[in-house]
Amino acid sequence: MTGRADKGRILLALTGWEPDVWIDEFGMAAPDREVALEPDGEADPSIHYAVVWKQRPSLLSRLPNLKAIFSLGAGVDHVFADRDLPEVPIVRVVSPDLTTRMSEYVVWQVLDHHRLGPRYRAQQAGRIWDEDPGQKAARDVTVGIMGLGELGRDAAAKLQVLGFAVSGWSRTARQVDGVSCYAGAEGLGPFLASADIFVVLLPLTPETRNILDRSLFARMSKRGPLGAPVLINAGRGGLQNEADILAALDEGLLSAVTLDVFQQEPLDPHSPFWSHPKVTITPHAAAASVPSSLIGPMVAQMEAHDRGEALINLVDRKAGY
Ligand code: NDP
Ligand code: OXD
Repeated sequence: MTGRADKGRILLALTGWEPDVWIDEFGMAAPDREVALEPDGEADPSIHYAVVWKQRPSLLSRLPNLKAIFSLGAGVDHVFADRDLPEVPIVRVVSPDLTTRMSEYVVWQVLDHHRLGPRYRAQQAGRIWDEDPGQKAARDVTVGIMGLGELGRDAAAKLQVLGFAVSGWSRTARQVDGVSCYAGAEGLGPFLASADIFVVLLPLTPETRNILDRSLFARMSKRGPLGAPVLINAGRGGLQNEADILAALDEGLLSAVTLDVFQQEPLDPHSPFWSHPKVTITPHAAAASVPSSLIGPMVAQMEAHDRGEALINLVDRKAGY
């Protein structure tokens, strides 16, 4: 029989997240694998897999028997923040639970802007009864999705069910049912001209860092039913130039924004975003990583890898996502 020691240990390396729920979940999904919160010494040979959220830099590079790194998020910029990563495969989260949560968020925020939620909430606060006579139908509005990956494609499908026209932008050319697809630098201009509400579901990589800046907002369509475009960023804070967003709101280049992610999280209590009338904030809550959905499939991958089978949902180190 295979014992705990034969299987090697799992290192759970988290910053800012409580480990207990994850340890409990591993206890149920992999009772024959021991979970450690720290290596036993710098070069602990008993660790075979690392499961990480913002692991401490250089923690993993010294583990001689590490076979793979599992990110607890769909995004892996937090893994690459460690410049001293060992050359082992990196697996990221692709999970129906996380995808569904993100699409809920996208649909919620798109509908909120489309149905004038911010305006009517402000009116309610002032006891003002004033119906906007110009409410558009969903079919008159195009939602442009930046990032047609696992999350972007599911959101696109759900927005289409509600009647929205959908366009999308990716790094490589994609074909997605019902979606007007654009790709790469040459596709960016036409994509930005194509939509009224922009939903950002890009990974943070050297290519995408600070992509959401004034020059991009200036290229977005202004013909939309909301006057100027709406920006919804549920990707990463590092994608956005925050001073440029505030200036674009004040200048009318953007009509409103929803931000789930920020350069610095938690957002500084003194940030001007908190009280800006055109800003909706959520606390990096668009799509949570839920232990009961993620750990079972993760352990199944470890088992498969130990049997010599290929890992899935691998990160492309060169592309950075
Ligand atoms: P995927 O890797 O499946 O998709 C990423 C998409 O972005 C792909 O379509 C990819 O293009 C595109 N892309 C990458 N780089 C570029 C570029 N330089 N130019 C244009 N397009 C680019 O990721 P997911 O859909 O699973 O997740 C997306 C991101 O969402 C995560 O990286 C994470 O940062 C964020 N996220 C946020 C959460 C939250 O709670 N706020 C929760 C979960 C994820 P191509 O198709 O050509 O590869
Ligand atoms: C993720 C996240 O990347 O939670 O999954 O942000």
